[in-house]
Amino acid sequence: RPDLFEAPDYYHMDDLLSDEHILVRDAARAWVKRDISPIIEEYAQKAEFPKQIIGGLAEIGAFGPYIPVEYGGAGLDQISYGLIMQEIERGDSGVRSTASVQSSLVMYPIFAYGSEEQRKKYLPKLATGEFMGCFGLTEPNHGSNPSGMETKFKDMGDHYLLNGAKLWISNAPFADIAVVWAKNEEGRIHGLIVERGMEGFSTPETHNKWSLRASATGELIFDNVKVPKENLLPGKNGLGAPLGCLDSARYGIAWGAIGAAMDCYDTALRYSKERIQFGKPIGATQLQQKKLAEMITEITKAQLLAFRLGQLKNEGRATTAQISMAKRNNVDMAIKIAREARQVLGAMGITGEYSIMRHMMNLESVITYEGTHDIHLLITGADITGLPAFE
Ligand code: TGC
Ligand code: FAD
Repeated sequence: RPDLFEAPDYYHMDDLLSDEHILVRDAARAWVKRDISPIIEEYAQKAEFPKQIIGGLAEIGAFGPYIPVEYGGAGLDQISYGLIMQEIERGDSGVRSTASVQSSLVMYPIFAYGSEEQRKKYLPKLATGEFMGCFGLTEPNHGSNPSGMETKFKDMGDHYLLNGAKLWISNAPFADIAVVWAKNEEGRIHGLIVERGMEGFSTPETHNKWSLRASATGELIFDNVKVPKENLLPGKNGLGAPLGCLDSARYGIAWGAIGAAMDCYDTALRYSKERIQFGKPIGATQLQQKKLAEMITEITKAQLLAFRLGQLKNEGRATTAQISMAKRNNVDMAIKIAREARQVLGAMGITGEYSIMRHMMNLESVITYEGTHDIHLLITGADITGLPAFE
């Protein structure tokens, strides 16, 4: 089935974008149309990450869009980063996950908290996709409350000894390096770069997911892994270090979710005009128009939220709570649109002939990872009342 996608732009958002934004966005859009849409359903069905797309992701600037050019990044602004995530997630949330993790959870901490040697050693290779990375924060017993993590490392004089386990880690099964968050003997959280091949380090894949099937998810197991001392990120420690990375990834997801919603809306709109029942297109009925009209309204509101957040981020003024609000709102918007759009297609909506059901299932992960829907509400609640409810 040809990829006929037309992006909705009800409030002329393009007028707010610079020439560079449009150039970057259109390149990503064309790549998704050519290299993702034709293959992604097959890879999702067989629950496999399409490794051949890594080079294309690097070419459209999806690995480190805002990392400076001197370290191999694309040197773009935050709105360009958001637009790239939007276009990739229009194709598939799992592909966007791979790009989010590489950019915001692996390249960002190495750039922001790493030594100059670490930046030079890893960033250019991560930007081209020669190295793929993953980010280990969540553990079997600690998801929403990462401060309780049990993974720990001990100073052995000439190296650190790392023990523990991480669960639900995107890209883990094929990653060359892992940015791992662990506690030292004083209980302080630090980031360590663990490389594939280190003795005692394994990354078993997590199977049987009904969501994000085209993204590889796995565990990180550390059994007395000797980590060289130069692999500790020296620039920042404490829970604020991993949470700072999450700010960047959650911002990208706020944009990405718009892409998934756009694709569901566009598919439903097109179908509603073509599908005839009772002698007229279903799009001519008030019930289907209500669904479609509410979809475009919510997409437009989400676009405005993401764009304004991008401006604040460019100015260095976006707060964690503002980012939480946008991640929560936009993912919730997208999952609701996916559910409504699927109904517009009737039985056809449950098949892989159309992308909607795949988006819907993917978004169940997106609404859970990078802070659940509930946790983001509690972050907003804590921000406006000054009374954190998660303590
Ligand atoms: P709390 O007491 O609030 O904070 C601890 C310390 O961190 C500071 N801080 C931040 N610093 C920088 N940036 C931020 N965004 C920060 N947020 C907080 C804070 O000031 C404090 O510093 P200090 O000096 O006072 O110690 O921490 P808490 O333990 O009460 O937890 C708060 C909570 C629940 C909001 C937080 O832990 C949280 O966000 N939980 C959700 C966990 C989560 O999002 N995990 C995501 C794992 S990665 C992932 O899902 C990748 S999926 C990617 C993909 O495939 O696309
Ligand atoms: P829990 O924290 O056990 O939460 C269970 C339920 O309880 C949720 O509904 C939650 O909202 C609710 N809850 C928790 N605390 C409270 C509270 N105080 N008040 C009210 N309700 C509460 N992690 C990584 O580190 N790296 C990755 O690359 C990564 N990739 C992922 C990929 C996928 C496909 C998935 C599904 C997850 C991934 N994660 C990753 C993990 C993800 O971040 C966690 O799943 C998420 O933070 C939630 O943790 P949990 O699943 O343990 O749920």
